[in-house]
Amino acid sequence: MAKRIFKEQVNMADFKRRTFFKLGLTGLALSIVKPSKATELISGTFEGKVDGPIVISTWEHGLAANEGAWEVLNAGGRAIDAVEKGVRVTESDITNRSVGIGGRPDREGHLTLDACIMDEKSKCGAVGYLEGFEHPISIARTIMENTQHVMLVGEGAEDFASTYGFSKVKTPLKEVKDDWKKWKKENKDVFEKPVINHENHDTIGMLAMDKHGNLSGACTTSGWAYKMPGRLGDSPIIGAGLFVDGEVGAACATGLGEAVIRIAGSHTVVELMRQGKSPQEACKMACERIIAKHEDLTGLQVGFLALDKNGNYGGYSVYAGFNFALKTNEKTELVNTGFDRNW
Ligand code: SD4
Repeated sequence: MAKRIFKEQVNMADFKRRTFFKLGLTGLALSIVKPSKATELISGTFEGKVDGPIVISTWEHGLAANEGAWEVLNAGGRAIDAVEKGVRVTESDITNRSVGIGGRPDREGHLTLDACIMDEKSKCGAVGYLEGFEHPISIARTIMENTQHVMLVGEGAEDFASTYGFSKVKTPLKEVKDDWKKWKKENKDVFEKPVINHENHDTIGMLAMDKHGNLSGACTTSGWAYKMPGRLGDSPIIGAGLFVDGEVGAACATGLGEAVIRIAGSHTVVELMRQGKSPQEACKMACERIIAKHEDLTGLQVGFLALDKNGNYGGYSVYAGFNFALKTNEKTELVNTGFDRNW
């Protein structure tokens, strides 16, 4: 591959366009998955507390994913099983362009998936740069349970998955490949300044507490659309895209993975909770740290979700527009988070 200089900067106008595009796609997806329910479900409160099982997950696609997790939690099952089952719903959703088999590829046309999972005993597994499998989250869990390692990537991860009986799927989807071809044609000379989140690009991060009070989390994504081949974001990195400490709480992240990695985002949120901050305060402080560490915040969207050991939950984002799906015995809601600034 020719040597190219990549200046990973973003531009506001493009982000606004993308957000507009994203809302269009998301609305379409929701109208298929959950007809017209989403707007009814939006609540203005972005923190709260529950007794009993709870699951929260990023973005609107979390509504359907939470239902999957709830089947486990409601039956008295473990949080780790709930988060795996929950995010598998999103991984299988072929209308989703940012998670699983419907995701967008890298700039060479390869759809590479990243995921990680963590339980209340700090056991964790992760997979990155995985091509041709439907459920990276289950491969991450299999790594966690059957190896001495935490993370496998690329060919090694693919060989491992085949050995453990995961079947191959052909990716990307035809229509996604067509979009990529078009993009490639239009962008063959603009590699110097790729724009973040070229298209709809929203990871699912999920946090759950079961009826025994055990916490777990999962995070899965196709990453930044049209990313450089080989790029990993925060989502498969324990401590960045996801972190769970069974004695304190759990956190996950969405948005520009590079910014999340720079502050070890989810770990930071959990450590702030350990120091006594509420989940919502901890998420806000992590966003403020990101803001302080970046000179150019143009379009730099990051959102965090957190759930503590006592059932308090919350979220916060750098820019407006982040929301999360909440499910408890009493509530099924899409919750808008607090944010630092408007677009
Ligand atoms: C990444 N954090 O690959 C992921 C993408 C994401 O909303 O969360 N988008 O950087």
